[in-house]
Amino acid sequence: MNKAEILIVNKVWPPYMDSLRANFVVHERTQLEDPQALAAVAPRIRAITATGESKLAAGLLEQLPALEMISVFGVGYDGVDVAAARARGITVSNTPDVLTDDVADLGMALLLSIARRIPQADQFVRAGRWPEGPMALARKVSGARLGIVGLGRIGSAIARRAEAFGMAIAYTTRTRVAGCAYPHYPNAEALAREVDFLMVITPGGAATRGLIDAKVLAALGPKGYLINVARGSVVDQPALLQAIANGGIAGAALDVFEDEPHVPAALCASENVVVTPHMASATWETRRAMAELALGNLQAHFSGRPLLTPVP
Ligand code: A2R
Repeated sequence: MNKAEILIVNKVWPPYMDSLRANFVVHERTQLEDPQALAAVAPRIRAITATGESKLAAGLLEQLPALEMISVFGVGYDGVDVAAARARGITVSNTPDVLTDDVADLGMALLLSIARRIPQADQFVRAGRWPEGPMALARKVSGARLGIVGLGRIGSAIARRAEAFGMAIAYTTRTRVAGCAYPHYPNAEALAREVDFLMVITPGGAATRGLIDAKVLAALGPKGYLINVARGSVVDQPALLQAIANGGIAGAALDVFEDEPHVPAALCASENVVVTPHMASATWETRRAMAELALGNLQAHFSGRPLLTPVP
């Protein structure tokens, strides 16, 4: 049987690339910059492999008349216009669940890092500053109040971890979670007013753009910390820069940014910020599971079986 031809729109994890090559004829977008080169293969492309960070321009989809499916390597699919794809009969899959633990782990690690100033402490020791005297005191985590913006698969996994730290947990979602005992707040601003740490873990996309704005940061206040493991777009980055610059909040720990991989210099320069390079699901174990699931979705599609994890 002829192998189906697929298009990879941005760099993927090399072992995943190997398994794609073993199963499909793979074309790489980066090698098709010349419009004529893309036009030559476009009529044969039946699937796209994207990552959570891919932004699929509507123009690209229009150039692919035989496109049947988009397989996203990641749980967030905000870079894909799902409604437009669906209108053309193109199905979309993602990789939920398999990365939940990792993202929740990193969310807690970032919370602990910013509160206990772990990266700063590491720098302090490495720079030989310990003999000059002790570091400034940190913020206690156990028993503190945690507000979770988005109590889905990952938000709930963060809550379970936070319970082990004796944290008082509250949350906001558009729809109250049935049977959930944590206090629910109608919006992020009301939640921020009541907590010490605000953890953001909603999907990205238009519906959550700028959800954490200047008002929410003001409600979090000079003693409050923001942690973002969702998408950079969910936080109004200029408002965050201002809050960091003028002490409007105590600090922020961020795995995601508005314009990755570019991180504003002011964030990198601040003592009250911890930054990581969008690595919440970046462990060997989880990347393997994501690759298996993303490939499994492609294989299901091309063998006429239902997708393993279609986006809802
Ligand atoms: O609002 P609801 O009832 O649909 O609850 C969802 C919540 N959420 C929001 N919460 C507050 N304001 C909003 N505008 C808003 N929009 C959505 O986010 C739900 O509780 C949660 C999403 O949960 P799941 O769909 O289970 O996603 P999962 O696996 O937890 O991943 C969340 C995101 C991904 O989309 C990636 O962007 C990121 O984590 O890695």
